[in-house]
Amino acid sequence: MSKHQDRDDERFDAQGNTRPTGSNYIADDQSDDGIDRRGFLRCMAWAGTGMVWGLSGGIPTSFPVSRLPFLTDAQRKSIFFAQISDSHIGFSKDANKDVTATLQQAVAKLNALPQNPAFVLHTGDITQLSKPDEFDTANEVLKGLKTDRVFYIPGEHDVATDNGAAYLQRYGKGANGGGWYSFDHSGVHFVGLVNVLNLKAGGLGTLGGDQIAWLERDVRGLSSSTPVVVFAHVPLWTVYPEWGWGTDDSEQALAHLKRFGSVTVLNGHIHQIMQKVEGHISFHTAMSTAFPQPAPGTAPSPGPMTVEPQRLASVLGVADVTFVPTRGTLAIVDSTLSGQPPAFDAVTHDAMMQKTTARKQLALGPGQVGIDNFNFTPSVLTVKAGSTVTWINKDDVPHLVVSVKGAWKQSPVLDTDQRYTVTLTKPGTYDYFCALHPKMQGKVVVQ
Ligand SMILES: [Cu+2]
Repeated sequence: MSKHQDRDDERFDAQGNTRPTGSNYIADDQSDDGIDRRGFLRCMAWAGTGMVWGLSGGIPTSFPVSRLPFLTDAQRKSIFFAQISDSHIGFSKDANKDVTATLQQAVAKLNALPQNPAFVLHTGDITQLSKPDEFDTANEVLKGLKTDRVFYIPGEHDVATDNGAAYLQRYGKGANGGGWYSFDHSGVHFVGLVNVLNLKAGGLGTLGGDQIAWLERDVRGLSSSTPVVVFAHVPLWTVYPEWGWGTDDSEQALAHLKRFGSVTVLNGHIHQIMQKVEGHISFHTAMSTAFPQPAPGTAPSPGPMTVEPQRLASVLGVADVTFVPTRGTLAIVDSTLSGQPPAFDAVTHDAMMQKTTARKQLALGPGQVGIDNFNFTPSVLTVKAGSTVTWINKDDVPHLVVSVKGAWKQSPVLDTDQRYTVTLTKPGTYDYFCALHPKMQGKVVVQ
C-alpha cells in the first residue's frame, strides 16, 4: 500500500476537490509491485504520460499509464472495464464540430488497450437532444468497441424531451424504476444510478426516495468487504452547486455504502477530471468525448468551452479502470484522445476569457426573455394580462422552460436561436425554471 501525498494545497478548492493535472505528488511509495511511483506525478506533465489511480482502503495509489505495455500478464488481465462519458451525439457547435469522430477516436483508444475491457460503462449524455437518430449514431459507433457489453445510465440530455421514456425503451430492459440497476463482475458489485429525472426548480441532480430505498435493499445482503462501484451521470458529491454540479440527496444514498471497505463512484457531466476521497469512498469524474467545460467558477457559466483546435484532443478522453483481485484495489487511468496529459489548466484561462468577451448582447423586445450563459434575462419580466411571453435561447446549449406550478405546457427542448411563446391571461406571479439546469430560474409577473 502506498502513502499518497497529493495534498498540494493550491490544487484543492474549498470543497476539497482536486484536479489531477500533474502537480500531485507521491512522496513515499511502499508498495511491492515493482513500480516506482516516487515523484512520478510531479513530472508527469513533461513526461507525456497518463496516470493510474489505485485505491487501497480508500487511499489512492498510482502508477504511470506508460507502464501499461510493460505490465505482467496478471496485471494486464486486471484491466477489466472502461468508462466513456458525455458523447453528446448531435452537438455540432464551435467547441467540436464532429463529436461522432471524437467518439470514434475514443473507441479506437479503448480497442488499442493491451487487453480488451470486459465491458464499458457509458455515464450519460449519450446524445445532445435525445433524438432517435442521435441514439442510433451513438449505438453504431459504440458497436465498434471490442468488449462484451456496454452499460448505460442517462444524462439529462438523454431524457429531456420525455422524462426518459425513449431512453428507457432503448436501454432500460431489466432495469428498475427510472433505469437504475446493479450487476456483479469479478467479485465487484456495480450499481448504475439515475439522477437526472424529475429535477426540481433551484435544485441539483436528484435520485429520489424510490431509488434510494432500492439501493438500500440492493446492497443489504453484501459483505462489507465486497468492492462496490457506483456510476451515475451527475456527480454524487458536491463539486460546485452554483452550476448544478452535485446531487441533492446523494448523502442519503451514500449512507448505505459507508460500511463497505472500497467504494468507487464514477460520474460524468462536468467534462473534466475531478476526484475526491471521503473515508472509503472515492469519487472520480471522467472527461467527455465531445467538448470540455470550464473549471468550476472560472467562467460566467458552465457549457461547451472552445479551445485551440490542436488542444481539443488533450481535453477529451476516456477512463480505464483496473481491478487487482489479489489486493482488492481499483485503479483509474484517465487517458486523453491525444495520448498527452490532460490539458485543462492550459486551456481554461484563455478559453474562458474568450467565452466572456464573446457573450452576446441580447436585443430584446417587449415580452421577450433571453436565455444566455445559463441565465434568464430579465430574470423578472412584467407584462399586462393577455400578453404573450417569448423565450429566445441565445446559448450554445439547449434549455427547457417549465412553469413551477404547471401554468403552461413545458416548452420543447430549445436549441440555439429557438423560441417558445405562451400567452398569460391571469394576473399573478409565475415562477419558472429550466428542467435541464434547475438552478436557472425566472419569474413572469402578469398585471
Ligand atoms: Cu437550461
